[in-house]
Amino acid sequence: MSPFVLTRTLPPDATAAALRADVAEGLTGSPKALPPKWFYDARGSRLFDEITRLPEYYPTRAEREILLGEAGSVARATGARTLVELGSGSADKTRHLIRALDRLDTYVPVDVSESALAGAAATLLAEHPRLTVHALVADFQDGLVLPDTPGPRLVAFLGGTVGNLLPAERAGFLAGLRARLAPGDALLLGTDLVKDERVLVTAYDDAAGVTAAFNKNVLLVVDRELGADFDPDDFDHVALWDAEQEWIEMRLRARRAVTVKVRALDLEVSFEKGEELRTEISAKFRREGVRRELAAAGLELSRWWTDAAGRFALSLSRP
Ligand code: AVJ
Repeated sequence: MSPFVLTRTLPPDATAAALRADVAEGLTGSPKALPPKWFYDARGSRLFDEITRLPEYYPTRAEREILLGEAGSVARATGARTLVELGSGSADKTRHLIRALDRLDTYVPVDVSESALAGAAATLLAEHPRLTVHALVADFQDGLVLPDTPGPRLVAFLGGTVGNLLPAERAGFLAGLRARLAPGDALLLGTDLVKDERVLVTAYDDAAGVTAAFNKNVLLVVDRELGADFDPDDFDHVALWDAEQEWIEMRLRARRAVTVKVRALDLEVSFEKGEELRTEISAKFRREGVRRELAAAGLELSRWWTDAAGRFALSLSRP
């Protein structure tokens, strides 16, 4: 029998409280904004999965290409006995890594979704009967407490999700992570790279409209969880490249003047026609910027791999 442990560091009502706080702040501020983590209910996670298979959305394929080619290099460079994966989701790409890490003893998937954790753990345990899985229900943004597992530890944060954090959030997150690492541990970080604007914008505004549906899904989450009356049809999906910040921004633009009630917050919010709600930033990186941000957090960049087309990077860094 394979050991499976699940630790909940999030109180069961923490997610609801965080959503209320984010919606209250985000819809009353100017400009209006909501954090991207609220896309991912069951429908949003399914839509994201669909996005990863779209012809326009290259990051998932590019990262998988690197992992397939370099998992052995990661294993040799780290000798990891524990793999911690932040935002593990379905742990799809992780499989290549787990197969290559020949000294691996424990896998620690970290996700806010308990159902995603249980599903991923079951699949991995079937493939690796001697692996211990210690799943952590936690929000990787609030100071992780990692279980006491054998070192060296490799922390993987894949998919380019670090780009969904604002620069100041990123700095705090990386410094907090650094504080959890011991000598000999390492961070494997996935970052999407700056490239031609049309390629970037198209990846976030696909022809089939899946990203538009994903973007509008956050309104349905707020409707269901907080008793709001957003009508997604009142909003247009917007994806734009901010050349100065070097990030993609997703927004929802009111097609007409809209007033929305959020019952659970006793809040009424008005949008002027054309007013925009920012729902996500997705920062794109260059090697020097990644090196600098890691260094500022006390992490030294040791390896840098890209896919053959140079669209996406995986980096290895150490305290
Ligand atoms: C893979 C979660 C980082 O920013 O590309 C995909 C999510 N948003 N399409 C990204 C996303 C719009 C995404 N992450």
